[in-house]
Amino acid sequence: MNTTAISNVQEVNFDGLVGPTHNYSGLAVGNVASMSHGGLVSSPKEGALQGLLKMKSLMDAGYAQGVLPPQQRPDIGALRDLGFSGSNSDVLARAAKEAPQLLRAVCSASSMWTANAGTITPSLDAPDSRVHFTPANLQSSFHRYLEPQTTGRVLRAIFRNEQHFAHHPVLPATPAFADEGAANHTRLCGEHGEPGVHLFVYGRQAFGGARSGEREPKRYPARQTLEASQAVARQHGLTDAQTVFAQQHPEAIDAGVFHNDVIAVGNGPVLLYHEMAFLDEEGTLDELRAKMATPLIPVRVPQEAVSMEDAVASYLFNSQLLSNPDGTMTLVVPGECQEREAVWRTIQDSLLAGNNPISEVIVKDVKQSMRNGGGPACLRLRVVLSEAERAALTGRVLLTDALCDELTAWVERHYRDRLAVDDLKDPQLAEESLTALDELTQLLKIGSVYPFQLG
Ligand code: SUG
Repeated sequence: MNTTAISNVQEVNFDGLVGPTHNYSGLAVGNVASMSHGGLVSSPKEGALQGLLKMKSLMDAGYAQGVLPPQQRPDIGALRDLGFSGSNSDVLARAAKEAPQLLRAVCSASSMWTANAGTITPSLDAPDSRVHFTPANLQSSFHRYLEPQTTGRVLRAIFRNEQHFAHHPVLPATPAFADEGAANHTRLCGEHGEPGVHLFVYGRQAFGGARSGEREPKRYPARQTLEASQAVARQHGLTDAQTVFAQQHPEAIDAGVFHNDVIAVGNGPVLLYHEMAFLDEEGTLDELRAKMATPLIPVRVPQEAVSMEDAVASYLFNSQLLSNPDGTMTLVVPGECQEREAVWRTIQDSLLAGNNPISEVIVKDVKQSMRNGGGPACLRLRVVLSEAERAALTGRVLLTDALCDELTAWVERHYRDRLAVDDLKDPQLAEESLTALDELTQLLKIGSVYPFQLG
């Protein structure tokens, strides 16, 4: 582990491309937006273009931007594993008739939310000075449990160079090790090139019962266990001095905060959070302060300013907090923040005007994703990389104007303007999707990562 700052270290935001089957099936329990928008007609094309526009505007503003491909959907292989047989059309038709909920699950485009792809430890915090990756098992819901195998292949394809990158197995996909990846993990530090402290936020403890004073949500599931967070930290070689494990407030989970990144966001020394984020707010901050090498800058939003309902509806805390070269930070918020008066007022009067590095707010329209409960921060996986590590990436995954134009044209060529839940059984949709993805892996030059390409 390094103890001093390394120069040329940058945070790269790898956004997930919205896939061709993006739809509203209301699959995610405890995710208010997903549950309330089930049955709406989606626009995969608009969703993918909104995502690309967000990526492009952040690239244009000087932030390092990467892109990750969507997954193969419908996952007909998963339906076959569940006993549906015959041609692909037969499998889709039978599933639509006999188990429509399974068909909907295997069509989800949920891999767009790459904050759930895995947990990453930058090389400067790891004992072997490599960047460490663990794909999240996402075992809390069937439609997301289908992601980790392909996620692992995609991460290994891009971060292939073994001198720089280390990949760990997905944790056992069982409730005791329920893991949702970086959505529940925040690295706090001075500059990105300085050593960090890793804040892991969990919703429940699997073994040994609840600790004294700790409670669990009653209405909605807690998707992350302490044991999963500890296992990831162990895999990555993080020590006690580098980690803080904090329980999420169970009342927040019951109000629709299914991931910590729906109620808190950190970057550098700044932790922007709602007062209901952590069960033990003071204890969590104290431990962070004790372990961090640089002073923590907590930016606390109280209930009186933003209610839980406003927080969940606006996704204020699912913003991206980005570092600028002059030491200031930019907050990238979803358009929904402008629609809630209390939230917009808080952004202007207390975040921008407050004594903290946040000096600018950028509003982004990612409505297609938001209706499924995915804001700007859900759509990106942060990977802190040195210059040498960026140079060691495989494929064309760092966004450039040319790549952005090609991806936009690719979306225009292959994606549907509208997709109703009833369209998911259409075998033509499956065909279109495979054709698009095959072309995408060539465009990104990442080789074969999809089951249909591996045979
Ligand atoms: O897991 N929605 C996702 C949203 C994930 C948001 N990610 C973060 N907070 N980091 C979820 O609840 C909706 C169903 C669908 O898209 O098919 C869904 O899975």
